[in-house]
Amino acid sequence: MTDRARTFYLTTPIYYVNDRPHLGHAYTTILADTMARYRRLAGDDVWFLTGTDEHGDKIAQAAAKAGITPQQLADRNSAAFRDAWRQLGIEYSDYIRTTEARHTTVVQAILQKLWDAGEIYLGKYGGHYCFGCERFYTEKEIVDGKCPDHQTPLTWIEEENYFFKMSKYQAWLIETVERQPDLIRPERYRNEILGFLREPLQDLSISRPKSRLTWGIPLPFDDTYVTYVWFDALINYVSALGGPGAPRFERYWPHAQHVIAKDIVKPHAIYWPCMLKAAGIDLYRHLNVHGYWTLGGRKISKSVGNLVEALALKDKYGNDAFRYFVLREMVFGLDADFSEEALVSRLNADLANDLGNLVARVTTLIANVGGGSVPATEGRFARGGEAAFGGDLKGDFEKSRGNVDAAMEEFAFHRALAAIWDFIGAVNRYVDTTQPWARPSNDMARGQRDHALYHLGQSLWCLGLVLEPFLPEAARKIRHALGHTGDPKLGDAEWGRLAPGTRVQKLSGLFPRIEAKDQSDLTYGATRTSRRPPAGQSGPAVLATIDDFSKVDLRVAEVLTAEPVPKSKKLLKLTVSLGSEQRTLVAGIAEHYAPADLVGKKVVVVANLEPAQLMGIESNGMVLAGSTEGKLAVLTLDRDLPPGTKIT
Ligand code: ME8
Repeated sequence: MTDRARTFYLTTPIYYVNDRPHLGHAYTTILADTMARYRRLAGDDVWFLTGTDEHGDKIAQAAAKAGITPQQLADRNSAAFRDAWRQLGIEYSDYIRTTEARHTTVVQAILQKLWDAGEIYLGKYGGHYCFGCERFYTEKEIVDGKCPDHQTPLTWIEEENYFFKMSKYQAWLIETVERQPDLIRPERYRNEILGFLREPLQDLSISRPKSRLTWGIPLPFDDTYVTYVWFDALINYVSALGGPGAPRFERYWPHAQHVIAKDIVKPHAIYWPCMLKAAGIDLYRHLNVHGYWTLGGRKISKSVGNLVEALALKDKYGNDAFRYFVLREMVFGLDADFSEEALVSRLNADLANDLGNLVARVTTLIANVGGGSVPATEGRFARGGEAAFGGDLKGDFEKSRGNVDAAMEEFAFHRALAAIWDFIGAVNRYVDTTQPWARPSNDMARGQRDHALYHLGQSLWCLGLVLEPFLPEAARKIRHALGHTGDPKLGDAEWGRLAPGTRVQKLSGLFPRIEAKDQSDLTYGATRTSRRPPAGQSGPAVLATIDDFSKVDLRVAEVLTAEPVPKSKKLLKLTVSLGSEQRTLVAGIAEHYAPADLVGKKVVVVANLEPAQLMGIESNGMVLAGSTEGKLAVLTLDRDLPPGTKIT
């Protein structure tokens, strides 16, 4: 761990309640949750804030359209956000609503302070206003007469308003952003802000006359006006802590970090620092900015009407899988185009294959070969370092941990996951090289096998901890399979912490493969293809009756061991469990599967086939597989069933 501060305050934007939560909101909140979990796991003192932004024109207009009061709309949609976060397993510390008294009190106190200090004055203003963004646009920012974000026409508004003397902080702000290179990150957004600051900074209109808008916090010094929604909203980060002087504020504010998308960089990187400076409050520590989720290249947003429903994806693929996809797919800071096909392929490759199979293989090996508990390793195999037999998994893990820490320090979630997957790859290769399923022929071989199982056990133990922030449910299952039921701590992710003798439970089906049977299974981004049988293949020649089929006894079988049949290129000898009995089978699949790939898999066998002799081995059953054009695939289960289950 680096020498960074051990106290951590993280915020998401507070979301507008004119909208229901979609993929964009879910992404920001999931990544903040991941970061908060990561820092808690590391033992830090963490406060994680999210909430809803409930005042302003936008909300008033949406409520009027829905025929309800703004407060009713706010209550309904704020609850919808809260419910979405509950369903997505978000563990926030506090949820702020800007209609709460604890917020309005602090906003009014800050306004009064600025008014008393002469930081606010009454002036006249005319400008192009976007109701979607709740802000005025300068001539330079307008694209084809429209809001560059919403692509909707702007409204010319002229009125007398109160102004915050923001222009006087321009030089200070430039100097601050230049002096702290990591204040706004990634760098592209810092550069964008420095570019913007090359133009003269205007004062900020911070009020709306009640004649036009009543849905807001009244100015404490003139109750014919309400507070401009951005001036109100930004203060949530401070009001939620109780405001200056409150114990929670004093404890967490010095460590504040915000997470936002690039749509709201300007209020956060310009208005907010100036407001804090004028109010005599220290600047936040970092502003972390991510890009947009797009669909077909267009930003996902309610106004564009291309919403991707986060909850529907979570229901379809599972919370961990959805979480993994968004964190792994988006390079923090850049835009990412959403595709459900990409989600399915990542799920199958990274989660089902790399991680899920590894966990199944290792727990099954320890359960079947190692007698159900983690074996001890003898010193003689560790001579010359842990690399003595099979490779240096401990070293691989330490390297991965270092890379994860460095990536998380920069909010580079995609890099953190890639670093964990480097380690998963190394462990999978270790299983292949050490082949702990082979029956040991002597003491030396038995010692080596136990050594390998010991290190594989340590690897899973460490994965059960480092994966917690990213895949909370799967990580918990891994820890439970290894008998770890207490609170997870990153400090326990160390070699040797899984004691020899610990009972291990088999854990298969952690991430079942998704077979998109038909492209129509994909709700988003599906491209339809025809599903005609390949040329040269025709339908069945003979019709079977149900009686014919019922003669065949098909069973779920779990592969316990697999080894090549000497002098045969094609055959593998398998020992499988049918629940109440074990069988030896010979299968002609050696050219398509390495023995290691089969151990731990649940396959389907014909259990009542006449025994056959193949290369001198008696085979008691047949493994079902399909093949076409040189490709062969063994039938596996899409969901876990116990060995011996009859297939009908
Ligand atoms: O702006 N891609 O609220 P908001 C990525 N109330 N992130 C997205 C996204 C997308 N397509 N769409 C939305 C507001 N987001 C103000 C904030 S803070 C004091 C006030 C996420 O409901 C992203 O975090 O429009 C973005 O910054 C935020 O939702 C905007 O939420």
